[in-house]
Amino acid sequence: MNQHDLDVLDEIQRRVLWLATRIVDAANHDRDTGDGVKVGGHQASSASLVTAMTALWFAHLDAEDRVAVKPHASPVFHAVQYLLGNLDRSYLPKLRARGGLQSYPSRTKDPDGVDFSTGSVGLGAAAPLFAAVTRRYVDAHFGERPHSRFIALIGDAELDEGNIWEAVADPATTGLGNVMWLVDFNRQSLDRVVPGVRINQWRGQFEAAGWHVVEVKYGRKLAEAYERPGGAALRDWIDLMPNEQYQSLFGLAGPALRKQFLDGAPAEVAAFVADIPDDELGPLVTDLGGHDLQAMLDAYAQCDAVTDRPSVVFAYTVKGWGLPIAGNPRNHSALLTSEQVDALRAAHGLTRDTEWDRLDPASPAGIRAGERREALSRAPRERALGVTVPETTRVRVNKPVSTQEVFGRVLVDLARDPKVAPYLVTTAPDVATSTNLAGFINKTGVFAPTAQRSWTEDRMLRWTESPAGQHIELGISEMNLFLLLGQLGLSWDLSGQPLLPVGTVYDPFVLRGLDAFLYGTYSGSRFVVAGTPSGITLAPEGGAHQSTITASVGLELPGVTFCEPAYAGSLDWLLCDALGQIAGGAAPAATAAPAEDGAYYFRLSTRPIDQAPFEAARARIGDAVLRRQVVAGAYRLVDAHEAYPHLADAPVVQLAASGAVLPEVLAAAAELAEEGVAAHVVDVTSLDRLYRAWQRTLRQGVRTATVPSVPGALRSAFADRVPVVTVHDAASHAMAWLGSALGAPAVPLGVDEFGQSGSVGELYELHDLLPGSIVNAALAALSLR
Ligand SMILES: Cc1ncc(C[n+]2csc(CCOP(=O)(O)OP(=O)(O)O)c2C)c(N)n1
Ligand SMILES: [Mg+2]
Repeated sequence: MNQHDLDVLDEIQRRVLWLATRIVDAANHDRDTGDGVKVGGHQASSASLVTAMTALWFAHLDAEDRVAVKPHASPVFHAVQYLLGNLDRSYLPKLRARGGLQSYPSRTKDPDGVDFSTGSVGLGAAAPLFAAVTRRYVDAHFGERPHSRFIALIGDAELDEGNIWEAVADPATTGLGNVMWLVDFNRQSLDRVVPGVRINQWRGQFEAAGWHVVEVKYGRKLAEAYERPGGAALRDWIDLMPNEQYQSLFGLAGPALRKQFLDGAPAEVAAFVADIPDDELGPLVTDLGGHDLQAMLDAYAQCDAVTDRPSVVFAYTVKGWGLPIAGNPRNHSALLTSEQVDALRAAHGLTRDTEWDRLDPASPAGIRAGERREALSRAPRERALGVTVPETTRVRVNKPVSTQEVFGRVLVDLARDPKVAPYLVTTAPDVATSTNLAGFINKTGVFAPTAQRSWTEDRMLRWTESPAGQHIELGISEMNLFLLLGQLGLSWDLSGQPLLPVGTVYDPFVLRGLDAFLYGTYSGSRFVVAGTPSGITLAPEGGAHQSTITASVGLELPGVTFCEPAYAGSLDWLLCDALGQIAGGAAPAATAAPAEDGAYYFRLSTRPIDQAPFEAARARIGDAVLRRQVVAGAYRLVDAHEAYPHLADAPVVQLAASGAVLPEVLAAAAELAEEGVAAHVVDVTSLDRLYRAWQRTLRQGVRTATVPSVPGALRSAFADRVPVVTVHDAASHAMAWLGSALGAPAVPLGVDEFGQSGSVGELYELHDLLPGSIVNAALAALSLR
């Protein structure tokens, strides 16, 4: 780039620095929140990335490129979007305010086109990598999209997060030449100057994983000094200096800086700098490449030139660049004082009247901003697939079957549907076969960017890898599973192709990927995940593999609908409905329910259970009504009045249960009938939808100061104010609220301790889930009336 253009970019980056700093300052000093809680914001972290981000948006990016911005640089992102004309001025004083700019970039809440949410460090780095995995898949299946580069701007301390290395190491992410990570290498984290010189270790790790590594260490001033006689000694001295010593230079000036810089230096270095005046020495020895626009543009070009593997750029930067807090080890959350802001404003040639102005549109900088705005604009994308998923695959079984097995069969059936099949994509962290995806994989194959020869022939599993495959196999990383699902579910936006993503994972290990699960749903992604097998019903596997708190997790996660069906027919309806919701096609006429947002979590089991009770309920209630109730969250599997007419005047209880424990509950109802107690059995297919329905009516009542009604989903499945026993192969707490919802005494049975190895019967006995205990619980519930 010629000097004139560099000068224009330099002017722009100065305005970006000012605005980013002032946005944080205004949040803290111009607004009175009246609550005594600090507002906060990160001026130093932001300053560190100003050069890199200015170079990206004002010179490098194309409209189709997608960028994740490290959480603490959100003020820089918004300053850039403002100068481009993509953000209204009214937002600038509203960082961290209600309805204003989010603290950390948010896809769903920020008004100016955030590509990737960030916040939980490490995840924002991996997200664009998995978006590129998704793009590679989309290109292979649906034809090449316009080229995109997937970029992550990350803090150096983010490299401490394990999920980064899980993502880098997974074979599914190799060879992606359109990925660039830019590490803001300011050698500081939140608390401290990062000890030692870790760059060589990191370089080795990236290179071993097949990445292209670029270092942007020095700016032009230092590079020129190194070329002069004696410059090599200066270079060695700076290269080997510990981070702590180097960082301390930023807080010094004049003779003090010289003294600190030369502490322990060889005579050659002292001689080299002897002629350099005090006021030039600081700017020289702290001249880092991450603040040299040309050096950054060169690094980006080097990454573009390498097209067969991902690139990572280590840009040496200064935390707090251009601010009085530069390089201070305690600067992470430091805020400039109002006096410092006043001085900065004046130094940038601005006044109180002009401080929020955009670049003068007639100036070279303003003209550049206008051109870049044009160059970067892109049309909004369609989220809906617009395909109607059938409401059932008519899965029929005449022997005991588990939900995990049915899950696999429903997917196989959908893979035969020519309208739906092309969009289905499955993924699993090395548990595809043990979670019953083998049938689907046999039909569709495993995805690989190029066809792979198969060396073994297996009658049960045809593991053919090719670009046509529709299963993406991951190594054992639940983080990667949820990161990939999250990006597959955003493919409509980031790759212009809606998909129907389905993942599987052993239920206990949902917790291992939980932060990435949350990340995906917070980003507005939509997918289906099956946690299977689950609970202590996985009996011989023992405590290390038995999940207990996952039902609560599914219930409580926002943006996730949790389902735990027990029978083939209900799972079929629920899964088809979930995929239909994600497809966003026309709702089947029978579904009265409103469209729903978010992801779906199915908690499944490997316990085969007798399907006759469900078929009896189907005959009694009829498909149309039963399906509506199943999808709404609960139905009466056994109606005591119909099943036991002779108990018309007997005491009534209701036994509510989800999933694998239904056989014990049915047996308990039969025992209770023998003891003269009429017990309804309610199969709770989605605890989550029931809870939400209850909360909706409660909140409505609270907000309007009226008596809350009982929601329809509860009313159609439960009898009002009749004592209830809840039975769940999960923490007893997850269903305990049903008593309150029904206005009745409740006895919740469930698993509140770590599990053990044993048979299903032994473990159910241990946790009071056998029919005898359920009967006793019912009698207790009746006595609580
Ligand atoms: C998972 C997670 N853990 C902790 C934090 C709190 N936190 C925010 S920034 C930060 C340090 C970041 O250092 P670095 O990545 O080097 O960023 P920079 O120096 O550019 O601010 C920490 C610990 C977080 N946001 N996410
Ligand atoms: Mg840092």
